[in-house]
Amino acid sequence: MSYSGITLALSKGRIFVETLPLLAAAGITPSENPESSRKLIIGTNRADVRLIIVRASDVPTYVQYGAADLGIAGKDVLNEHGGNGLYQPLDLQIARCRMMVAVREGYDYAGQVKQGARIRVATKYVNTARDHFASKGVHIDLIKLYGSMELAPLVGLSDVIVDLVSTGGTLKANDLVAVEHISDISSRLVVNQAALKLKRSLIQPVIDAFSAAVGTRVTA
Ligand code: PRT
Ligand code: MG
Repeated sequence: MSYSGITLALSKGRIFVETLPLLAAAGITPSENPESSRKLIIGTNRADVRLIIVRASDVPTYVQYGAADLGIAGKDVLNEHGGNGLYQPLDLQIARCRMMVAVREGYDYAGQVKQGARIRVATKYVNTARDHFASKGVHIDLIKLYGSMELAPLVGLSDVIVDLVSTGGTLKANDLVAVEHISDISSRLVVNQAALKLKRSLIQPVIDAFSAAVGTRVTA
């Protein structure tokens, strides 16, 4: 592993698609489309920039350990990861959605909470859910899932779910309703702190170009 350029970790799907214009603003064009290619390391028009394609929830891990110098990850993923060793200079305002509590239509969420009932919560976002209900003083049993959270209340696995909502179409199709908004979610640029020092001449221009494209100023 002696690559002297910079490595950017991305997930395919919505993050890749919404990152393309930011890459273009930084003068970076991927040489392949990860949706059609099976390659996990993708070159670009620049010899000193390459992309690696990883699972969305694995992006912070690759960057934390320096296997990637930069990455793009949802705030939901970063909250679960903890963000250890990661510099988060930019909210890219892409892949936006909302972290919500949802229940089966007709389930009396407010009444259950008021009665001090113990609520069964199914989610992939266990840290987010634990913090949210702890801050409300609501006692919960947490059930960790890896996907299709919407199914859990329908088959009696849980009373509520904590999940991301964008159009609301998935909730609606499954007779679920959102009852609480936990936070707004968007994707962040994350940078390995050691890499930033060692490869600043390559990394800083990318941060600056993304920043200009997003239209916000770099913080911290
Ligand atoms: O899909 P995979 O299991 O590989 O991983 P992932 O779901 O973490 O990755 P991906 O690529 O689907 O999502 C990457 C990031 O996009 C997430 O980490 C979020 O920050 C962001 N994002 C934005 C979303 C959504 N919108 C979204 N709607 N991530 C997931 N969803 C799911 C949601 O969980 C629910 O199942 O879409 C469904 C709801 O969508 P609507 O439009 O029906 O409301
Ligand atoms: Mg997904």
